[in-house]
Amino acid sequence: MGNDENRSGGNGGPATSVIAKVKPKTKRPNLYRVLILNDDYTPMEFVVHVLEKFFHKDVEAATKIMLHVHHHGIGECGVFTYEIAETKVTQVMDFARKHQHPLQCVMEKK
Ligand code: TYC
Repeated sequence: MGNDENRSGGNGGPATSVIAKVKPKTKRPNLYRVLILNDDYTPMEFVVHVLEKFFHKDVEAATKIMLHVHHHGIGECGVFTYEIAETKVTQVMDFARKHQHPLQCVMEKK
């Protein structure tokens, strides 16, 4: 059995061949920022607790983010894939409601 793949198809024309490009198929996931918003009523200690509990910040990092939000109105808690970001937002909103604080948490595409 010879290798006939590169021969003309018996049509008298030149031999042709197809070279398929191998495309690297690793895609970067879409990323989403999870943000908290300032308000006048949620206690600072509660916001720090939220950042420790749901975003695994140590007390210094959590305090820094909380104060940034307090002074600038909004701040980033972390960057996640869609499903994780959505889960964080739901967890924070549920926890704030449970404690009757008006803290708002949102996500935005990076
Ligand atoms: N501004 C709030 C206060 O003075 C503290 C606060 C910080 C609330 C950050 C929400 O995301 C927030 N008690």
